[in-house]
Amino acid sequence: MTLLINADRLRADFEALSQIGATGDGGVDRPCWSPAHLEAQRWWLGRAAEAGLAPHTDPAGNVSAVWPSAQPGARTLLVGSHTDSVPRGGRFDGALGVLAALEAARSLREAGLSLPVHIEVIDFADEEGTLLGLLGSKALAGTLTAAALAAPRGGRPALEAGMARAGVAEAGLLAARRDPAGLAGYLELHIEQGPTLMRNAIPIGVVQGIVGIRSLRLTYHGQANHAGTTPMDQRLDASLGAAAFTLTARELVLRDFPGCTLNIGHVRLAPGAFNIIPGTAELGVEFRAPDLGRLDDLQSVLLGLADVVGRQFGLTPQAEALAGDCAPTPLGARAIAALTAAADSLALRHTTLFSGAGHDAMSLAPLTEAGMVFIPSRAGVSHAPQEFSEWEDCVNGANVLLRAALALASAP
Ligand code: HGY
Ligand code: MN
Ligand code: MN
Repeated sequence: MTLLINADRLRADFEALSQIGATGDGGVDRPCWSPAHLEAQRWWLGRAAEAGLAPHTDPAGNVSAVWPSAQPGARTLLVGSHTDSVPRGGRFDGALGVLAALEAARSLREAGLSLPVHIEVIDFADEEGTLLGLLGSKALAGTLTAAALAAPRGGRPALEAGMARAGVAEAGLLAARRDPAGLAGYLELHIEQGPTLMRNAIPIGVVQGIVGIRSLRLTYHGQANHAGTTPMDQRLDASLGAAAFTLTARELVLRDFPGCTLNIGHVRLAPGAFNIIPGTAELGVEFRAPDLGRLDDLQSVLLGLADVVGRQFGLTPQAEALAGDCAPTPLGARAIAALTAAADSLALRHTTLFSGAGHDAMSLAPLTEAGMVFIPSRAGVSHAPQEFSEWEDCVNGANVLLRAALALASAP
């Protein structure tokens, strides 16, 4: 049987979804539970309902569409990704995976198959961490805690405002755990968001593992003062701490932590006027490592550096570990084999690779067979309006997802 997706239908869906929250430069702005994100979820659920899939929203605000199995006691194969985006991000990150999952479910159903598992197309809340990070998939996995909700990396006010817009209650987030015994696995198609596949002209990447991620809020406390009358050698200028920490931390990671990354995603100087020496500097620090040892080592090196820089400029450092961290995660051998066999059945060159981007599969892998398939990103760019993947690659990835889903569904 030549089981393939309906590429034109997937493309029509993708072009339509790309218009929701469009920023006009090829990107989208759909932070979790923003009006644009909620509209995107309503839209794709409508498309799923047109195909006869039953819409579902769990207490954590994860939305899904189910094609039920006729078999009693069937378990559920989750296939999906996320429709939330980073602020002013790209239109492929997450969205392609949700729509490819919907297309795979439609294609399986149209093939007249009767599967021993329910197929659930799922769109996880806040994969991107503009609120907390893997919020919905952690809730489904039962690994979300009240403590994490109290210190979300996007700030508690933003989380509460988003929950209010989505009609999600804190109790719901903490009660959304899915019994792993009811799961037959999880599969996700995603753009690579890096240069490996593109550089090697390989159309399919089968993901073997995902990097660990942690976030810190580092605040330097100095002394606000008059910008004109305070001698340059008598300032407790918090901006100096921010600048020195950023540059020195980067040097440290380049020198001592190969394969790891560090990002200072925001710097807020306060009070923030031209003529006031900044009394405080708040840095949003995120760092990643492929193994727990290096993640721990990198964290202690960064905290040590924060103190050294503080002393150098007479500033008091305050470091707060933020919720949304995730451990380095290997993916499932059966899922990897199913994705590899699917690529082979389509005569697509493939390679295995490690993901430097975080994904909901990190939440699912500890409780069920989880796998991911990547397609090339043009110039390796992502989290920006320039994010782009060739349509042929999108179709290849969706067909690999479709056939791997059938394989996992047929041998749950
Ligand atoms: O940030 C990430 O790694 C992913 O794109 N959410
Ligand atoms: Mn993503
Ligand atoms: Mn992303």
